[in-house]
Amino acid sequence: PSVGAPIADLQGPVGPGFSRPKHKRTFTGFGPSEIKSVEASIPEPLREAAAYSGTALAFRDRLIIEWNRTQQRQTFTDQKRVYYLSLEFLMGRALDNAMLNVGMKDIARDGLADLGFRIEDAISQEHDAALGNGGLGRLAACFLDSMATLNYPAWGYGLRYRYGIFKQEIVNGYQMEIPDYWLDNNPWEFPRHDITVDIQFYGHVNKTYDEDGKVVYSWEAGETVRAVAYDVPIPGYRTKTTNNLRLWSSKASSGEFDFQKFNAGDYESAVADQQTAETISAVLYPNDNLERGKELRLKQQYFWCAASLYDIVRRFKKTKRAWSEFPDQVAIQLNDTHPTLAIVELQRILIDVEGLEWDEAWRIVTGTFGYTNHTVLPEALEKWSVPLMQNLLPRHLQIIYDINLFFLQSVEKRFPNDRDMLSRVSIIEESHPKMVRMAYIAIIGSHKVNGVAELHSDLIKTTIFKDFVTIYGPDRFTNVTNGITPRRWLHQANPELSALIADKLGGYDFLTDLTLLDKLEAFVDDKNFRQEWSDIKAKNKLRLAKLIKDVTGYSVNPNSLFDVQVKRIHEYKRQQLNIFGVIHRYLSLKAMTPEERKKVVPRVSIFGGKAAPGYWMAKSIIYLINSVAAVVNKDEEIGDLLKVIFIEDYNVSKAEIICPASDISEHISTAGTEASGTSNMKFVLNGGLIIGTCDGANIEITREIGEQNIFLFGNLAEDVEDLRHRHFYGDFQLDPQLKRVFDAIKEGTFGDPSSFTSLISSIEEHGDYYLVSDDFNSYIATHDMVDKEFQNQEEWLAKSITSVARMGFFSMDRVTNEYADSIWNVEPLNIADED
Ligand code: GL9
Repeated sequence: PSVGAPIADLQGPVGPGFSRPKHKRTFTGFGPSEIKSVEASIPEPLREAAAYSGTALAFRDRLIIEWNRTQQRQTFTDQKRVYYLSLEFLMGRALDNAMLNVGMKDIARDGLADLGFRIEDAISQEHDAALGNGGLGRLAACFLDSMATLNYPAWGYGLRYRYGIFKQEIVNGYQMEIPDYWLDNNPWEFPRHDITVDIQFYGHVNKTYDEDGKVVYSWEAGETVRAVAYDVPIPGYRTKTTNNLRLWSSKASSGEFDFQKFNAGDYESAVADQQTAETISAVLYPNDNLERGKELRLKQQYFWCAASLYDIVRRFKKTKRAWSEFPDQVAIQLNDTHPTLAIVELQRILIDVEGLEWDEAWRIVTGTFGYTNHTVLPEALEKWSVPLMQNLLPRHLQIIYDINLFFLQSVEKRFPNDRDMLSRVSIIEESHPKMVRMAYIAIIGSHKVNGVAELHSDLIKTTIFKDFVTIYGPDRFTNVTNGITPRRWLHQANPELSALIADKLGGYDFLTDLTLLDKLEAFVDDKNFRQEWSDIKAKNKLRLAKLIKDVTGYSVNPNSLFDVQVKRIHEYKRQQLNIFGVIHRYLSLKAMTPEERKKVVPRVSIFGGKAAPGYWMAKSIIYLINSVAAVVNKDEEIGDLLKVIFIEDYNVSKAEIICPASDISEHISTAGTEASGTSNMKFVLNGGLIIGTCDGANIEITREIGEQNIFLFGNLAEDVEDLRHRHFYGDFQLDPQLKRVFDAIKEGTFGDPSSFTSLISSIEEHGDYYLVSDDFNSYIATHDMVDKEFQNQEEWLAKSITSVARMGFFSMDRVTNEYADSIWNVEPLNIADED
């Protein structure tokens, strides 16, 4: 069926079934005979690709019907909607999720089997949708799943990057980046050539007067680029609600102008204009917790904010309501400061285009927006240079200055004579060049600001945003601890564990009410249950061992303790601490007698994660891990006692195999640096124990599952500043065990030591900012405990089961309901069959 042709509702999706079918459609799959007749002539891989396509198209047809029905119902009901603005949506694969959410995976499995296919092979044909860097982007994807499952009328808005996060290849131990062109044959997106918005850049601002003598500003653009909508259906689990994710793609604004140039013989310029336009949505910036202030990034941000707001405002205006009702109809959540320009853009629309007075417009703006902060790392806090902003968005800069003026005036009134305060909280930083502090706009322009775990939310209130708590009072700031969707991260990733739990709890209701897991505690002592639990972990480890063999060539013993650290590579996440610990283990093993070695628990240390292409130190860490692997893995004296694995190109679909297979996983950031972390939750929910610092959500995981079920170590956040200060003033003693590790590296045990100089000197000589040395002793001692406790498998199993039983709090559904109640003030809307 053709897609995108007729239009039911300009705002909503279209496609087959855009108008309600006269007869209820049932899923029949595709006909065996049609496929069988051509199958013999098609080579194997193509046949699997076809099996994937056929299955995806069948489910897509189903989704489209529910998607249109949902949109029509939401439009008709006309209640408040949520818009989640995120530059990143790390969706992963869609087919398996669609099958499970619709509840027809078994039917698909049988249908595919009849045709001679394994459903897993069809599923694994799909390319991950990798429009994100890590936790922040995956959180956005979990939000979409939960909002649909809980029937909230909600849209996601993002950018349709032509290239998602790069594919990582390891060549001679080094990370290489390969472009990720993912858009060919993507059945899950629907181009909406009928939904376009022209977005302006550059130019200048005209000041005129209307007939009443009121000043009117109008922005005359120097460049215009067209945003084209691409829609992606987001099915909820066991519900008819199918929400919409709208991604904007950039293209040249009008054929006509180019055509004139073209006809005039100015071919190059005609093509160049087109390319400039398309560049905006070409590529996802691959940084993790780092902002570099590049003009193209600012263009991306404005392009996406302006197109999304145009769409939201257009939808609101169709209701013919008064502007004052806007915040009763619209909640916009800012996923970090990346969409902060949406605040300025809405103010601009209201005053310049709609003619509202400043104060009324600003009331509407602050009533509409909520801002989520995801980091306290100073290098990640967005700032844009004033000259850059002046050039690209001249009218927005004026409005930012006005917002700042009114804000500072109100501060001055309440805190007269505190000039330091004024300069500290000013949106404009008085540096050279001057900088616009985006987080400050986000705070001033929102009615709620939240952090993503308790410690993090406390830290933002006492450090980076302290003055704003003084100004606005504590009520503007709140905490909503992150969560994960149990549909993907338990049911889909670990179907056997999910089935075992369902068997004990009498059904799958825990997937929509994760607190029901607490009923599992009653079975902790049940022998058969324990055995099944342990068998499932063993199978999941086998599945991971196979992946490891496929991607690295190394065979690992699945009976070893699997110790996993997978996440973006960053100094604050301290993969260097982990690999130094591995080296320490290796040196200890080498020093043992054969008798002593017999008592050692065999271990596989598994790493995975991408380094930002320009992050030299992170790349050195990857190189060290691979250099250690190359030596240790071929050391016959050590054999299975220690293996080191780096799984290349860690992504969502690999995470689905890795998370269910850990015995222990590592969440070992310097205290106070990891805002929340979410993989910690994924591992525990799948029955793995964790070793971690008192940081981010580790703290609340400990509170929920109990201290006896987690391996905590290291300095506390409250002591970090002090320790750094002492290092800086020369009071630094390298931990003696870490010194042994450094000596081995310097002796060339793992190849040319000059490759690791900067890694070592950042600790030995440059102040050890991330406290690797301070925490090393406690880290090693805690790993010794892990070894010891792993030998008591019965106790270990009890901890694993108890922990899972107590993970209910970390469901994304709890998170979504908290945002809905305390920030958005929106209600769910059930979609019935009759709608
Ligand atoms: C992050 C934090 O670093 C994580 O601790 C947090 O769990 C997530 C989601 O709230 O947000 N902030 C951030 O910039 N990233 C995060 O993961 N980075 C990436 O997504 C790469």
